[in-house]
Amino acid sequence: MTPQSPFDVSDEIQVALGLGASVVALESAVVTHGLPYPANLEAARRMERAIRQHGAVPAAVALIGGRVRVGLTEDDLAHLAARGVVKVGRRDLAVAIARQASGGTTVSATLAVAHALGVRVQATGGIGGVHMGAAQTWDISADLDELSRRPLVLVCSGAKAICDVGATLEALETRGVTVIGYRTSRFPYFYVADSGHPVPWSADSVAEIAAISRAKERLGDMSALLVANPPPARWALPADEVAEAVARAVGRAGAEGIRGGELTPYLLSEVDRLTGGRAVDANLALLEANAALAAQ
Ligand code: PSU
Ligand code: MN
Repeated sequence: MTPQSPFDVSDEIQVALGLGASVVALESAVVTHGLPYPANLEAARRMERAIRQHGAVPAAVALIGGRVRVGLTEDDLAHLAARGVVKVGRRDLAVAIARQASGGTTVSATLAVAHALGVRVQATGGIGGVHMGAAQTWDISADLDELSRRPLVLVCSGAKAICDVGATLEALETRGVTVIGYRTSRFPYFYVADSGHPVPWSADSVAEIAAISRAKERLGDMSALLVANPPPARWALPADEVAEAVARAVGRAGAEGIRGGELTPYLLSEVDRLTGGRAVDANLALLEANAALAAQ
């Protein structure tokens, strides 16, 4: 990398990319803002291990002191898990670099970095989507527009549990993002296997997904292929329980005046409390399963 390059890519990942070996990009906002400590560090380790077990190289992305680090060490993760680092969406990347800040990259920022480096597959828990009440607030995640212009395969378990799933699927269609249910005909809802909405297409094998990805590539289609992988059955939560917990958490957040970037971490931790900790267990299990599928 030239001195002007904002990227610090680990030797292992540089070699893998040079050889055309399998590399899976991972976001780090899930570590800095998505999960409580120490579940956040456990999530990062379990995803990396699952990717290696399936013969691929994990490429976790984060901002460390203004450098875009690709391939995180234990020290990097410990630094990120500490309080005070920022959540870095795509719009924030340049500011974080110029200010020499550290932060966790969201799906949108991670897609931008992965695409710049030629990584073709990424895994996450839930994408950002259209928020409930977006007709008034216009709160629509930058993840959606980024998916429209980054030709990666992104494995996820649907949108995060506080989004409007129907509106999110409509927004994905508008943006030309190809959505495939993996061994399911229903779009998952993060901890919940069935959001109540069908997926436009489903695939029963990794080979089918790869064939669709290759067809997009041959078309010169710059949008992503979103693979919707339901949470592992043993860990999935019932839809009505999650809906009730989210509704109570949203009500409480409103009463306490919590807004903006603080809202998502607050809601996720409230939902976890209201489900007796089973939401975090489900979150870890689905992150690991998505990492494994992405590696395959
Ligand atoms: N889903 C979760 N927890 C998270 C996120 C998603 O269950 O922390 C993160 C991801 O990094 C995603 C981001 O890209 O939230 C979307 O944030 P926003 O809605 O502000 O765009
Ligand atoms: Mn938002």
